[in-house]
Amino acid sequence: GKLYLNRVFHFSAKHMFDLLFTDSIFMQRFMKARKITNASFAQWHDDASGTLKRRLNYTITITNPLVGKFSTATENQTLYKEGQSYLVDAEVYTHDVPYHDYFYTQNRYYIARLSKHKCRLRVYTDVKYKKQPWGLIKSFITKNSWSGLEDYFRHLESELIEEELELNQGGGEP
Ligand code: YK8
Repeated sequence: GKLYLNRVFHFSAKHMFDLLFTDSIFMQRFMKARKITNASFAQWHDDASGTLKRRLNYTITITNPLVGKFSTATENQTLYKEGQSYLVDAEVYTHDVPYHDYFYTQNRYYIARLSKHKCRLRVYTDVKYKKQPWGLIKSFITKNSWSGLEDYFRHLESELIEEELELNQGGGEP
């Protein structure tokens, strides 16, 4: 796996969770900027084992010249909450890219509470294989996934920094 994002933010863990994992204005704007369309988000609900899950469907716009311009995607999220820290495990299936039946992406978002108005966000990503492709294909998939993911999480980080700035300017609190 790879660690794509690791940063302290000066707002609460709960606020971070709300930004990223509810139907927030922040996420609506971010998706618009990434040209993610046709989004349908299910509500968080308890499954049989007592963990919270939700499923998202959307269409992504792809900039990689090797791949078609669009792909539908399904994201299955599982939430583990401990105290005021959160772990969201997200499995993303891109249905219309080459070799889509071979792999999916696992993104793990850790939101750790550091204090009342401070949290740390870490995002780990792994490209997972459902069946083993030929070695050259595998490295091709992995390499192309990483570059797409890096771009996505760098953008997400900069938007979160922007959000932090706006929040802390408004409040007047140090
Ligand atoms: C989610 C992982 C791979 C995929 C893409 C496919 C390359 C195909 C390889 C060929 C285009 C929003 C990515 C980056 C599309 C975007 C996905 C996003 C960023 C050439 C063999 C979509 C997080 C996420 C997870 C997986 C990403 C795809 O919230 O390279």
